[in-house]
Amino acid sequence: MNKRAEFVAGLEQSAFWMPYTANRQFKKAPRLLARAEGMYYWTPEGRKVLDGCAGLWCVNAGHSRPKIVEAVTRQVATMDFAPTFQMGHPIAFEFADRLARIAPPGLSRVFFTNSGSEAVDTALKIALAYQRARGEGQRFRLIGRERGYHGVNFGGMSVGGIPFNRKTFGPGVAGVDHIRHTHDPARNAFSRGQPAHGAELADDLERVCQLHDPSSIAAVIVEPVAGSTGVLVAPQGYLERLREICTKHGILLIFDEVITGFGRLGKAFASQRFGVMPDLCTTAKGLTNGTVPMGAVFVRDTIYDAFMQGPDGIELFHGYTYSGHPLACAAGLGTLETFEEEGLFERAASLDQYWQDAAHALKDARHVVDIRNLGLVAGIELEPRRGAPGQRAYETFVKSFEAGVLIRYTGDTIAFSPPLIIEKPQIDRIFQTAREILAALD
Ligand code: PXG
Repeated sequence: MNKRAEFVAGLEQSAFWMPYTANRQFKKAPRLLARAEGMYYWTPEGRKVLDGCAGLWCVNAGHSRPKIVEAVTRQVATMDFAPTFQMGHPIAFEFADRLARIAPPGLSRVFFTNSGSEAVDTALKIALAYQRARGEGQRFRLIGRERGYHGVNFGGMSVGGIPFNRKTFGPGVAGVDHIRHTHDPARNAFSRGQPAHGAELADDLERVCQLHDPSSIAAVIVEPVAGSTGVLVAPQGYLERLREICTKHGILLIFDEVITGFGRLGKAFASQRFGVMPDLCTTAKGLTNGTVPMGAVFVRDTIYDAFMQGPDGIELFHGYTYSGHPLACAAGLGTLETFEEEGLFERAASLDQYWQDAAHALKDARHVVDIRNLGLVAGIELEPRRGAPGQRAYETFVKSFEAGVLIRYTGDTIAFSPPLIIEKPQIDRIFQTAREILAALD
C-alpha cells in the first residue's frame, strides 16, 4: 500500500469527529489539503487547487502571507501566552487600537473572543448587560431572523434561524423570537447586488415588537449578507428600515459581520458599504486571516461608557482564557498590515463589477435557478434534484474540487468567496469550472 492508501485505510477508525461533516461518507473518500500559498492549496499528492472560498470565508489576504507568518513566528518565540484577566500584554492593546481605527464610525471599543460563535454570544450578553446598566433591565428578549446563522453556541444557535442547527439541541435561550427572512426569488431572482424588493420586510420587526411589547426587547441581530444560508443580500432600504425601528424602540441593532467584515464587500465592514451603523458588530474569520482563531465584538463607545460609569470593580463578568491571545493579536496585526499595504479592500471593490458579470454569466447554465452576489461573494442556486435536495450542489462541490477549484455549498446553493488577492483569470476559471460541471451533471 502506498502512503495515501494507508492513511485513507486508517481514516475510518480515526478519532477525529469532524465538524459539520458526514463523517462516515467522508472517511471512505476523503478530500485532503496539505499546503497552501496565495490563492492555492495543494493536496497531499501535490495537486494544485484554486481557493474559491477563502478556506471557510476567512483567508481574505490569501494563504501563508509573509507579514502574517513573520508576526506569528516572532510572537510565539517571544511570549507564547499571557493572561488578560487583571493582567495585560501590549500587543492586545495595540491590536485593539489598530482595529478601532478601521472600525465602523462610533464603534471603537473592541472585546476579543476566539471565534465567531463566541463573538455572537459575547455581543448578546453585552446587549443584555447594557440594557440593565442603563436602567432597562426588563429588556431580556433577543430577536434573530429566519435563515440567520450566528454560530453554534447556545446564544447564537437560539437567535439563528436554521432548523437543522436547532432542532436536536433543546429549547435554547429563553425569550428569543425571529423576524422573517428576506429571500424572495419570485420578485428578486437574478438580482445584481442588493435586490430591489423587500425593504418592507423589516416591518416584521414591528410585528414582533407589538407581540411582545418593544420595551421587553434588548437587541436584534442580523447578518447584512447572510452567507451560510446561501448568500442572501439585504434588499435595498431594508437595513435602513431595521435601523429606524430599533432606534425608535430603544432596541440595540447587532450586525453579525463574521463573513462580511474585513473587506469581503469592498469596504472594511458591510455597515460602511451600506451606510447603516449598528450598535454592536461581531467579527472573526478575516480578522486574523484565519491564521490563528480569533473573534472580536466592536462596541459603540456610548455602550462602553455606560459600563465605565458603574460602580468600581469589574464592569462585565465575561471573558475567555484566550481573549486577546498574543498569537492571535500578532496574526491580526500582520493581517491588517497586509490589507493596508496591498490595498485589499479597495482591490475587492475594484473587482466587484467583474466578479458580478462573471457570476451572472452562468444565468443560462444548466440547473441554475438564481444567482446572488455582492462584493466578492456569490451564490448560485440550483434546482434541487427530485427527492434529493442538496445533492446536486454537493456533487458540484465534489467535482469542482476534483477539477482543482475549492468552493462551498449549502442546501442547493453553491457559494463562492475567494481571497481578495484573486486575479481576473482566476475568477474566470472558478465560474467556468462550475459551468462545465453543471453542464455534465444530472
Ligand atoms: N456568524 C456568522 C455570520 C458566520 O458566518 C459564525 C457566526 C460563527 O463563527 P465560528 O468562527 O464560530 O465558526 C459564522 C461562521 C459556510 C460556513 O461555508 C460559514 C461559517 C462557518 C463555517 C462554514 O457557510 N460561518
